[in-house]
Amino acid sequence: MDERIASLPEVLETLDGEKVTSAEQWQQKRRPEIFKCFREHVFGREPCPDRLSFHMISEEQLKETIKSKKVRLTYVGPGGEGTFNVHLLIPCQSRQPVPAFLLINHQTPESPLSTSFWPTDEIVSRGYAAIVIHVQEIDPDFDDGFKNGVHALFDAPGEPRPKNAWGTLAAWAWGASRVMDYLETDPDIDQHRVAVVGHSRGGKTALWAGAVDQRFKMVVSNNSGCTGAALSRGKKGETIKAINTRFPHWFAENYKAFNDKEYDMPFDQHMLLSLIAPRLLYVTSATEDDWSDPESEFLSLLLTSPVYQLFGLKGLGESPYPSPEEPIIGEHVGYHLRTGQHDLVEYDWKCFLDFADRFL
Ligand code: GTR
Repeated sequence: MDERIASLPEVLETLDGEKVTSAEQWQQKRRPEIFKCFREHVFGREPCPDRLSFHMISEEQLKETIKSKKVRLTYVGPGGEGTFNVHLLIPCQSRQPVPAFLLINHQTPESPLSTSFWPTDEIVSRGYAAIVIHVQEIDPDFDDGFKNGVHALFDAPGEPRPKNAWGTLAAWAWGASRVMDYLETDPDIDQHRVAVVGHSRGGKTALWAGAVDQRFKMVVSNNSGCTGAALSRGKKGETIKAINTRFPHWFAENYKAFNDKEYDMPFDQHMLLSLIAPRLLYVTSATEDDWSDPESEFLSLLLTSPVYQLFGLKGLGESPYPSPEEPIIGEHVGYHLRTGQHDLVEYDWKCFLDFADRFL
């Protein structure tokens, strides 16, 4: 067995040494332990939402088959009021509430028209609502000492930030949960069939959003690499030290204690992925994305299978590393390797939609 696998913490063993053999034990005891570990050491603690309200900015029929809605979400923290917008494109052939993809978008500051990165025409034509948030509106993506965005409104003024305080990715995930709060009130959307999707830093965020908020029925993590899907032990490309150095605002301060100490961590990323079980989980890699380490992303996903099996699902099973453009679809878990660079493109979306058609 390779060194990294031999040194991984046991997913199915509680902190007091009990073996986890049932779904109930997982849900009641082991899952909360792992969740707390990631919250404390990696992403940081998010606050409870306070006085959230929704305001419809516009609602219009774009084409005969597509309705567009723009909604402003307003929240109040101890430091004042903040807002961000959600844009929904909703297929309107159906009279039933529709399932949805929520994209955590860090690439473009505004809602793009249908692009390869965000192919709304394709998503909507296949019967799903295409919903997007722009992370910059929730928390700008640079190291500002947490002086702006949602952090400033919730952090206690004048006091040093605790080492487990939330970083920027946790703030974006918090934003995704607030969208879920809104979706629960929107009769056009089937709130029980919402997939949260992100690419790269957005892919790490989608995983954390799905871990924190179990209302998300499906999580898609595209090319998420370090502190996303990929195992940190033995990882090629980006390391914990590299990510904490380049992006010191992404995670809780506590995470920096693991710079160059991957083998001492009481967790690894397969445990983050396991927090999605038994819900739907789809992970992708790209052949030229060495910085993310595709093989490590795949291995980590494979290691969630014992957790899915507690729920009577095969998970990814024991599949070998696949060839490009040959998705592996297990039970509630899917993976593909795409030829090309670090990106989110139409081929990836086609696979997400196929997976959602089958399971969501
Ligand atoms: C890279 C970073 C990755 C990934 C990516 C992105 O530069 O090292 O962790 O998040 O950016 O978000 O595009």
